[in-house]
Amino acid sequence: MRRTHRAAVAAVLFGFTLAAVPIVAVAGSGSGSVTNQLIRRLNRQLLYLAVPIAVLVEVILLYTVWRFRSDRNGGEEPRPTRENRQLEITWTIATAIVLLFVGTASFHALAHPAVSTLPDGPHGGQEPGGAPEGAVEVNVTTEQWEYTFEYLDEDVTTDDELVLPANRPVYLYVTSEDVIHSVHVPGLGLKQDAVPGETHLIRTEPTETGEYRLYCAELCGEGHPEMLSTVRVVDEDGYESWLTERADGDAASDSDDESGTESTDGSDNESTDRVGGGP
Ligand SMILES: [Cu+2]
Repeated sequence: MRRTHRAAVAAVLFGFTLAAVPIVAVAGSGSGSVTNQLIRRLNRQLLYLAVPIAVLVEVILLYTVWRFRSDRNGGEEPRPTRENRQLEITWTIATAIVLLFVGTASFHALAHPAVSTLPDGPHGGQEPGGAPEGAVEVNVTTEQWEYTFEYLDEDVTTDDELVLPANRPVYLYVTSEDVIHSVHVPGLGLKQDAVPGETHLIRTEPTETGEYRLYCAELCGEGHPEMLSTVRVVDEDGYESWLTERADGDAASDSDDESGTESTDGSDNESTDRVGGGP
């Protein structure tokens, strides 16, 4: 019994040693954004803890079944263990350490402004225009069954894709014109309901250029499966030139509308270039 106890303690210690292995935050390895990095790192940290515990429990269970099988003691019932203070102290402390680890790791991710955005917090309020200098602010308006992206301070509005610069803070102010929709970008770790009459902030910072699928994750009517869009993350130069191109295109189409003529070839080509990959 003494040996069993030592083995159990050794296994618990082994589990914690594994969990304490420095967990390297693999920044930029397919994470897409700061938000996604935080979520993935928390998932990894919890796995480091959960896998050794699951293995330990299974090993103890199998050992118990084998060690106390009925034909081993000539059919006699094994005597139950009562009042093992050392064992009780061990599992109480081990549980406390596990909960402390889970709580600390979760708080580190959940309290980060790129994961939870507090109204009137130190990183900017819920209202458009509340972001600090250098941040990109976009009003994301949803309606059955499309998204409209309005870039604050840029005089640019799009409905085909959301273009964002890499490595700059991004503030998306999400609202709805009709029913509840959702802005869900799994590749960037973003998800936020769009509620009529309310504005909810998504705060993040894309870290990798590329195209990411944007879904509506809230059943919002018959057109819901088609409510898709694209988030395209580009470098700073690409972003600036896209804004300029887009602002010029909008101005050109406005003046065309005013003069009553058809769109020019230039603006047509531009719109086909901008559209990301199909569903
Ligand atoms: Cu929907």
